Amino acid sequence: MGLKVYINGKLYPKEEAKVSVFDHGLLYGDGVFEGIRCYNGHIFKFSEHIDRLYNSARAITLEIPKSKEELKEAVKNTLKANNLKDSYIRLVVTRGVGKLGLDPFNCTGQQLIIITDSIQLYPKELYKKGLDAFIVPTIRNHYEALNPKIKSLNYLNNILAKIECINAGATEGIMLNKDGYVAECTGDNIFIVKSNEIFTPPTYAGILIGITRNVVIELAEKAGMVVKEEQLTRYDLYIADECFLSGTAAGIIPVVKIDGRNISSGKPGKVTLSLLKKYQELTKQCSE
Ligand code: PXG
Repeated sequence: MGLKVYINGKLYPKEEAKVSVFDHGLLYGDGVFEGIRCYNGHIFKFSEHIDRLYNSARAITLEIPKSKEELKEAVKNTLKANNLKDSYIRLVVTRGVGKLGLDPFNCTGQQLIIITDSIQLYPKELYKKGLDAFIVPTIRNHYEALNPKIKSLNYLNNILAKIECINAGATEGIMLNKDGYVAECTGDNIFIVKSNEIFTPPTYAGILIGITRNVVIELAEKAGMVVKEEQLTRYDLYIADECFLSGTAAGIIPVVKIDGRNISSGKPGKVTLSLLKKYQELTKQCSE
């Protein structure tokens, strides 16, 4: 039995799960999305992801045609229909079918899509070895152009950065903001460790407020570590003792090289590894 995809209240076999070529999600990237993980039947930080989806939608004046509770039920039912316990959930809301032309107000109905599948962003060995990152030329969207807090379907800013980092032979791209401060990566938030303190760019650096980022801050503070949300420059990254990334798909992953320079010894650091362990325990725990 193949994968079933939810569209507007109905489940379709994967091959028949389709949207119109006139959907403004396709024509203009007019829509929002979320990526959520389900561990052994437990949906990790479900309410936080649902809240962020509704905030993203409100920010672009897109109404989600369901209450949060109804949407959560729809997600659970889709998981059930697919008999999935460990899964990656992609929620997508598009503006729907409209005319050619930007005007979103002639669109006739939002498309609400739930895909439950698997995702492996990085190969397993990178969690032990660490990955190499590259500071890309493309800057993160200015918050008054398209606020990075909005998880919109228009990810070209991030895709351009991804192309640049792949062309440079690196695995992930680090993006600076218009002032030259570190913002985030193409699909992850960034942390460094310096003199046993943890630093991450503040939300006003123009970043997606990552749910995994919040979990990392909580885990670190609970363990008695100092976490500072401070503006960081390229220099701060180069002289860091440790560096790691956080995201729903990636979890926590060490960074050992930036722009071809080793971060400290060029091996994953002990703070990073202890947080990675805590994160794995947490996701395992909540699935018991
Ligand atoms: N920054 C950006 C730009 C993201 O897209 C994160 C940070 C991390 O946020 P969370 O809430 O996940 O901790 C993201 C999330 C993909 C993919 O398909 C990307 C994300 C999530 C899931 C899948 O590459 N990005």
